[in-house]
Amino acid sequence: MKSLTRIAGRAAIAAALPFAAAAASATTIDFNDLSSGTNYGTLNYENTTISSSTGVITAIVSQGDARICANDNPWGCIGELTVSFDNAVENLTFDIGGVNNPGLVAVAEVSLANGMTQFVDLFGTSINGNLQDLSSLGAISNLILRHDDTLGVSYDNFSFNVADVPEPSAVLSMLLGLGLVGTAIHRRRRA
Ligand SMILES: [Ca+2]
Ligand SMILES: [Ca+2]
Repeated sequence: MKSLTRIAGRAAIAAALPFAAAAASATTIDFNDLSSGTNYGTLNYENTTISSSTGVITAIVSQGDARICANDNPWGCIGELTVSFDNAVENLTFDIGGVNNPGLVAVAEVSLANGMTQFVDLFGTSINGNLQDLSSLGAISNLILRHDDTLGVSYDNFSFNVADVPEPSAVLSMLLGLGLVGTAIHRRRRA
């Protein structure tokens, strides 16, 4: 009986660990695994699905650094890009490239994990780079990017952490785990 309660306690701790590990991990998607001229249609990375309103996603490769375009090169990156996260993310940043006209280059329609939607103006000044920082918005579940620049814009280096928003199943297993550990300690003390 004693050994059975010990096993239950260990199993509960093991069940809670993957959740704690997922909350701490950071991801950067830099698209450098893609090659120029291929239509990828939809891109699937861990936790992240990227699609476009044109059904086309191609890579622009410059000096070994690839970034994505929501349309066929060389007709311009004139599509909308949708970035969807299986689990909400926080500390989201990314780069916008292909800026011809300095100033407002795109608008982000951001779906937050709390169910709210927010529109954010995105600015840029140069053909390369132009860091966009959405970390102040909190947990984000979906992003639609609409360009406002000549021949569209390109995107690179989506960086984020999986947000520390426990899902109902994770909360349940953690509560069950705590209950089992508590029971195991209580029984050990009585024994
Ligand atoms: Ca890149
Ligand atoms: Ca442009």
